[in-house]
Amino acid sequence: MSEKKISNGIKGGVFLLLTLMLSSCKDMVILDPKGPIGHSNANLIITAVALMLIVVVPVFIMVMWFSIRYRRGNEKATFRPEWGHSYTAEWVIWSVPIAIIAVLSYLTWTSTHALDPYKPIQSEKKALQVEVISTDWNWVFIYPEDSVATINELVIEAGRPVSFRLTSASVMTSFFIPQLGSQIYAMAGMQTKLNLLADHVGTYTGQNQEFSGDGYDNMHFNVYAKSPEDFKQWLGTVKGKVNRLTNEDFIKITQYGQEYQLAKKSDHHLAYKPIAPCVYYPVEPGIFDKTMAPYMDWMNMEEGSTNSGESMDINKKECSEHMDKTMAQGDCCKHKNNNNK
Ligand SMILES: [Cu+2]
Repeated sequence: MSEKKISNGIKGGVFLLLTLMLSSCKDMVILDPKGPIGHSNANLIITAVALMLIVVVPVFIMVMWFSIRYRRGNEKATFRPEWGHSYTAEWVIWSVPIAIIAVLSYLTWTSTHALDPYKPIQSEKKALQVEVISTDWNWVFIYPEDSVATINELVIEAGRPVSFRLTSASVMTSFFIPQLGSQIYAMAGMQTKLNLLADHVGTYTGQNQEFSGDGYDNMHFNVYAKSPEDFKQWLGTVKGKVNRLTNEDFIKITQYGQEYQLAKKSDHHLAYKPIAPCVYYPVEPGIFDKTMAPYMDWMNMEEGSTNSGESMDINKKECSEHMDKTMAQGDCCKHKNNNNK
């Protein structure tokens, strides 16, 4: 192959790579943050990638350069079969990666503490409390202070911190609003916390970032960051028409709701789909804690404790007949539903 052909090949390759990189830009919402946590996340990603490119870019250039320059047909290049050592090369090969790892370590340490999801966001405004429960294919959001709940849509106030408490009524999921930053797991019988802030009015996408089973990639929801006035107006609208949510309703959503959401994807494949977004008011207090309770009880029993207490609720009774001791309760309920098919 002539040197011209090789050089054209490289140009083509670089062009293709750039096209691919640029065409995926519009999907990289994580690099278009709309809040302080998201900004810090994006900066950290860009800095880390840039630091690593200090090694990657020269290596790729050298691979191409060496394979052209020292190819068999090129007789102009120096041939040094006895060459074996260079202190200069050793210095570069060892010092650059060590320096990069040192800087990355420092950044990881400081940002892990600065971006701790449990750390409240400093603001003059009192944080909006939101309880998040992930169920089978749905996200349930409860606003305990206003006795309001939404399913598969989250409405927040721009410029005001949001303090989330999260748990799962089923398998482990991961709550993530890429443009606001920091993902966190929602797990059955456990509570996690996350503090976020949107500093722009707008609509963002939230998702389940966890590979937690069939249909879980459909667990998307819209996040509406409204101005304080619009947020107040929205709350008023929700409270205007009574649509009660009791713990019993909630259990129906978690346990049997999915039967109605079964949509036929193809002849031999069924896909679980989230239900259409909806709002509730008023909301029975304590749904979040009741969702966690049976799992906690189940774990206590496994440890030989006799503590069953009042946290034993419908959720557990309904499932107990099917409950396999080696199986998490969430799995049990799902399996019961599938058997009913
Ligand atoms: Cu079962």
